Amino acid sequence: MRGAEFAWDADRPRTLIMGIVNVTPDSFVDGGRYLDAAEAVRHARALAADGADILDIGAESTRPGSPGVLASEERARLLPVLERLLDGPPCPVSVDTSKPDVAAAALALGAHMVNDVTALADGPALAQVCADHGAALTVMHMQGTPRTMQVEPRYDDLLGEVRARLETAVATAEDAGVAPDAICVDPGIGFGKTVAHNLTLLKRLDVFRALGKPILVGPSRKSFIGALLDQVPPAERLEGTLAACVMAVAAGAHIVRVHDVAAVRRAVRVAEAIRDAVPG
Ligand code: HH2
Repeated sequence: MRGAEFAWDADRPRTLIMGIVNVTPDSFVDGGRYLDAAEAVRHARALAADGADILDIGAESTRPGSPGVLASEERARLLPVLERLLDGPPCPVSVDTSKPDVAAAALALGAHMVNDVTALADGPALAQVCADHGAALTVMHMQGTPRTMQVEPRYDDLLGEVRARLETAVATAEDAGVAPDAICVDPGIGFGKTVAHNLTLLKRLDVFRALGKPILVGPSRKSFIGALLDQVPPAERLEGTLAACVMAVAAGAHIVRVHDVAAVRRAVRVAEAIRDAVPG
């Protein structure tokens, strides 16, 4: 993607760590901490120094109930950060947006990837923008919209429905001209999913291997971890995040999207070594 190369051994992937920076007042973990552009850039560079392989910069919270923001507001939060960060990026930079004009502005500044939590729900325009810039694209499954997605999520066939939706998004992206080896798929942990749905998806990432794309997962500090641990708040979900990432690696994840890069990186390196050990 745009000069940045990642190589995956399909059977023994070295998991890439995607570090999260939210330039928002209301994100569920780091809301309000990085609204100042200089602070956001400092944090992004610190995550890269901790071992992030990719940074994911977002300016719109997609937590359950979130009303969303206007493109003008999203651009006003995002672009000052990207201008500074992309003037010497420490690693490839992804932008967490579903709006084609926000993505276009970010890619014009040199961002490498777009992370679309709607899996191209509004059609191919976002993919077209990625194709025009030679950028990579992640398509993530969500049932509904952030405002309503956690109101009784329901599936007849969870794995089949999520896979089919991602398959459609991949086809749309490829038809729009995004390079086939620059597309990632994500089952969307916490996006229109019950606790049981999230656990099944993390356990059965093998189902998504047939799509032939790197698999990204984002369990970091999400509410299913709180639900499993007497409702601990996001600030107390590090150990649960480590467990989820380790299990995702064992199940074949290629990229984990996390707030705690240093801790997750250490846990993941050990998990990979055990996964890939000589069987006996
Ligand atoms: N999760 C969040 C946001 N973007 N993108 C992908 N591909 N996968 C995810 O699981 C994912 C995502 C939500 O987490 P966060 O960015 O920390 O919170 P908020 O949406 O409140 O900013």
